[in-house]
Amino acid sequence: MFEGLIDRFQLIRRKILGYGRITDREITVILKDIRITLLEADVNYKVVKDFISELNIKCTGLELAKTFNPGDIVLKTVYEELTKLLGSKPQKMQFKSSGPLIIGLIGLQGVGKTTTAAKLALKYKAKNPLLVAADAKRPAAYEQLSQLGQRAKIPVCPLHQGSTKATVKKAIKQAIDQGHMFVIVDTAGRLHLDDELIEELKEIDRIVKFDYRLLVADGMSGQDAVNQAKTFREKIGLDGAILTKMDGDARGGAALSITRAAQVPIFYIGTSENLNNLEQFYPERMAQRIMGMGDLASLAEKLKVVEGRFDEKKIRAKVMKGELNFDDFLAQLKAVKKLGPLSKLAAMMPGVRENDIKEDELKKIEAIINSMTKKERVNPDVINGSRKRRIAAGSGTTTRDVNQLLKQFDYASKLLKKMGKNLPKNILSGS
Ligand SMILES: Nc1nc2c(ncn2[C@@H]2O[C@H](COP(=O)(O)OP(=O)(O)O)[C@@H](O)[C@H]2O)c(=O)[nH]1
Ligand SMILES: [Mg+2]
Repeated sequence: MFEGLIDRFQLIRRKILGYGRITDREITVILKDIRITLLEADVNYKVVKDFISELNIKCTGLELAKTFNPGDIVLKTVYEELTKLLGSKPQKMQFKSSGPLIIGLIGLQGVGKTTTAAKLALKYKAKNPLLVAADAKRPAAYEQLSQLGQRAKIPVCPLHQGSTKATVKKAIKQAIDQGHMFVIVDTAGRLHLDDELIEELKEIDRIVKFDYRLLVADGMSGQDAVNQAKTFREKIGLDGAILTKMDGDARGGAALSITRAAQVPIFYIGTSENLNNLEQFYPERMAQRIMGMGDLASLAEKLKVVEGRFDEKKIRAKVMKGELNFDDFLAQLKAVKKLGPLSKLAAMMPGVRENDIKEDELKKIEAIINSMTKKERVNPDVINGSRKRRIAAGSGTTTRDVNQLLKQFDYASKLLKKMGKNLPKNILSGS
């Protein structure tokens, strides 16, 4: 996700931290770099213009000459502004204590509405969701939703009298009768946004009275997604957006523009075709990810789910002190492996890109660590020549491999220690 954007921000970040002093001249260069980076990521030009001018005001007011770490302060400011650009607070759907919460998924054809309907139902399975295909004209639409519903073991309201209106009416009755607390209406999509589609959506809205009208838009489509959001919001009103296909080569334009340019906050992002991959959208975490500060909070959350006893505080403290050892590393490697493809998780780590991770390399690393004694893992400094030969023989690798890992580890722990200092407070306090 956002590979180009993240790469560019890495460079900007290094440049900022490399400055001994930051005066107006450096600020001008920094702002120009950020401006070009955002434009290249297909962020709306007006959004970029406003963003840069706000950032300029913020940076000018920082009194950087009086501080000894101006780079950190500028980075923190950029991060805060980026978070605001992405919408500041995460958007949560408020369920009702009595009666079903009814949401409508709205958007053009092929953006991922039907898939997202099933994903949402699965995510909130505890609410006993009911799926509704509000597109009686195309039996295939109902078929597709039924198949996804079956896969996720979620009931789908049958088509009624071959009519969309009759079907949605029936669905609401069924939800109330059978205690479904969440009704997800998958509306019809067209290739183009025309009056007929708008009328049809309005009609459904009048019947079911959506609690949330959520636009589903293709995250890879950049400004098209923003324009769809604007038009749908003007014509029928929107409460939020779900950006799909963020696993592809989305450059960032849609995610970074939609909140400001179309005034539509992002609720969720879809990160694969798999029904489990719908993530709550966290502006702070996304800003961290874009700025190469890693998505430590998301990662820690995932690890916690798997490990149960994963001690996030302890790991953070160790990272800060540069005391992470091979034992911690192995424990994490094992936990992380249970979470699925490592490349996806890698994208959440500071300074690591999806392509950087080679699964074979990791197997080798695991074998080497497994061949170390407890003492060696906790205190790698004791690993001398003969120990290296023993470890290499035990793991089916060479002493060169062992040396390389030791060197990398030494480098990584120093880097982590350094980075720990640069992380914004909220990551470290775990909020
Ligand atoms: N990679 C990826 N593909 C997705 C995602 N969401 C949907 N798709 C795919 O996009 C295509 C269109 O999805 P569909 O739900 O039928 O779109 P609809 O016409 O809006 O209902 C399908 O092939 C989906 O598998 C996503 O988050 N990531
Ligand atoms: Mg569909």
